[in-house]
This record gives sequence, C-alpha cells and structure tokens, in this order.
Amino acid sequence: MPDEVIISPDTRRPNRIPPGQSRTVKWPVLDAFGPPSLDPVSWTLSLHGLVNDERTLSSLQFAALPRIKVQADFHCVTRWSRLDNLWEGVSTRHLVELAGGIKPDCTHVLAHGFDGSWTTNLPLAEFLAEDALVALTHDGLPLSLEHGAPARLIVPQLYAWKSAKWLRSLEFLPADRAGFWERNGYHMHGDPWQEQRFGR
Ligand SMILES: Nc1nc2c(c(=O)[nH]1)N[C@H]1C(S)=C(S)[C@@H](COP(=O)(O)O)O[C@H]1N2
Ligand SMILES: [Mo]
Repeated sequence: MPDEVIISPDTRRPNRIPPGQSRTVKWPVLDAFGPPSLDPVSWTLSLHGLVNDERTLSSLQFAALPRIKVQADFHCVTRWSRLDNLWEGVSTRHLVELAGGIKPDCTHVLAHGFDGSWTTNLPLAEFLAEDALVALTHDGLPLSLEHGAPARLIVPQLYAWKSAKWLRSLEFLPADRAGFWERNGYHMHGDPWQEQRFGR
C-alpha cells in the first residue's frame, strides 16, 4: 500500500498535452518574487477559516503524517507542460481530516505562500481531488528551494500557478477570492483543458 502510486486521471488522456501547450523535459522555475528565506525546521503549515478545528502543524508534526505518491503532469500557463512528475507528500484530503473536516459553507481555498503576500485561489473540488497533495519531494528528491521547499501545494487538474510553492497556510473560504495572479488578470479557475488562462 505505501508504494502504491496514485495516477492522476489527466495522464490517462489519449492526448496529454492541453491546447496551446508544448512539452518540455526540463523543469523551468517560475515565480513572482523569488524564494523567501525559510528555515525548514521552524516552517509551519496552518489550516484556518472554515474548518472545524483550525490548526497549525509544525515541521515535525507534518513530517510524521502519512504520505501518498502521485504521478501527474504539470502545465504552466506560459505554455510548457512537464509530463510524469512523481510527487510525494500529504494528501489534501488528509489535511482536511486533521482539521476536523470542512464546514458546509466552504466553497474555495486560498493558498498562501511565505513569499510576501503571494496567494492563489482554488475551488474546493480540485483542491480535494484524489491527486492533490502538499508535496515534499519531486521525482524522489526533496524539493529544491527554487521549486518550493520545504513544501508546496500540487493540484494537477489546474494550471501550475495554482500549485503554491513555500506553502504557509490554507485558508478555507465561503466564496471565491482572487489571489495574486488572479487579481492581475489570471483566471479564477485555471483549467488547462479549457484554456482558462485569463479572465473569470
Ligand atoms: N508561493 C508561490 N508559489 C508559486 C508561485 C509564486 O510566485 N509564489 N508561482 C506559481 C507559478 S506562476 C508557477 S508556473 C509555478 C511554477 O512552479 P516551478 O517554479 O516549480 O516550475 O509555481 C507557482 N507557485
Ligand atoms: Mo506560471
């Protein structure tokens, strides 16, 4: 069971490259402000807003949680797609359980990074998909700082900008609220298969 890999459903499509994308084998680095200075030992992850039991996990508590492995494709809105990434970390479903479950009026999640006030918003459905996780490793190696160490969100069903690096907190909301790029014109939903690059 521990070595079972969850295969992201989108990787099973006959054509895995969404419209307007091209495949890359490299893994480019993209972010708005560059990496924050972060001590992985004092790193914490907080779960707050519309959950029954708001809590903040220490790095030690987080490291002790059960993990999943997910094989998924990664589609950047700047038109590159990197196929077959292997992520390992804690499923978003498990994190929500740790926080006592979600209150009924919760519809969206805002992910906050440690890089200033960077945020991104997601619908609950994609956030809680079986292939969504807070990842610690990529292709068997710990995440590098530039790719979001110590932990980043990975939501394979949406464009990569929704996969917040240097994850600080997950805020459970009663309505959609634009994050950093979404306030600057990026799409509120961001489904790569529908080419939701910009707009509502
Ligand atoms: N905290 C944080 N997360 C972020 C960003 C950012 O600026 N800050 N940029 C996003 C964007 S626009 C993309 S395309 C992906 C890129 O991830 P990568 O650098 O690991 O390829 O991270 C996303 N996560
Ligand atoms: Mo991006």
